[in-house]
Amino acid sequence: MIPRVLTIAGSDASGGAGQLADLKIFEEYGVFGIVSLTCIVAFDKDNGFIPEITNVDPKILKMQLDTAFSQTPLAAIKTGMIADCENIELVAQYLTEKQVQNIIVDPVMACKHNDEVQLSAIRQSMRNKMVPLATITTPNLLEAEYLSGLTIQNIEDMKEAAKIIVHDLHAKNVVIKGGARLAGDNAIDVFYDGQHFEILETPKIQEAYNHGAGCTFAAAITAGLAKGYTPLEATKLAKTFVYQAIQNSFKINETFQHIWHGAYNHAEDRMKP
Ligand code: PXL
Repeated sequence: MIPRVLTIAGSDASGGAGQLADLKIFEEYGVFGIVSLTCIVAFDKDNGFIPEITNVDPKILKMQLDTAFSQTPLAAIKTGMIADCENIELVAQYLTEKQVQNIIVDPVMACKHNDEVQLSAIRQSMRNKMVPLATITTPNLLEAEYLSGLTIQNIEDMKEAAKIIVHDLHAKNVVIKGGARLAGDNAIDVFYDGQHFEILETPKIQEAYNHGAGCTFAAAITAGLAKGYTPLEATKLAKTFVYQAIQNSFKINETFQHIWHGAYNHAEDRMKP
């Protein structure tokens, strides 16, 4: 049976991140993708493409989850942007009640549209309700700082944050996506399963934007778990998948530079006329 995989995430109108990226990656991995949409992110073209977030009503989110879960067994579930506390509570409660083997929590907290009070409540809910459910959680550096309370400047800091996320917040595994943010020539991610660290490195690619890279990394891990890879195997394969996607990125306008989600499989060569 083709593994069925659900993403509970937002829609990015530019086509690079969120559930759009997730579905593309699921297809590249050969798993059947389903979406429960949490919010729509649109961009104001007259105002520097500032994002504007519209949340899906909790009642509609619940109906989507019910529909998705009627297709059990779901081999893996990824959560991405949930920019509203009521929706985070709903998803956390839902996932707690269901028996799901693989839950990948991408703790997206960059909700620029929300004011500080809302933002801090969203961060709290992500940290306290979602991360403990995770088979793997995949924070970027900033998110890892919020989750751990540490300031992260090097690999040792990343390891300390990883320990807190696993031992104190109870995620089973963590992948801290350092990406290109640390100083040095390599993009560094840290995997930790509660006992062993694995440092994943690829050369930095000098691009101004990597729009969608974080979602893609987490989605690729999700699909890998659904296919039966171990958390570490899935993470290593996802790193290669994302590296190739970033290497083949392209500019779509003055704001966005999208990664090419199909690069790993040379999808542009499919169905040539
Ligand atoms: O990359 C974070 C992200 C996640 N989900 C949605 C987004 C973005 C960034 O733009 O739009 C829906």
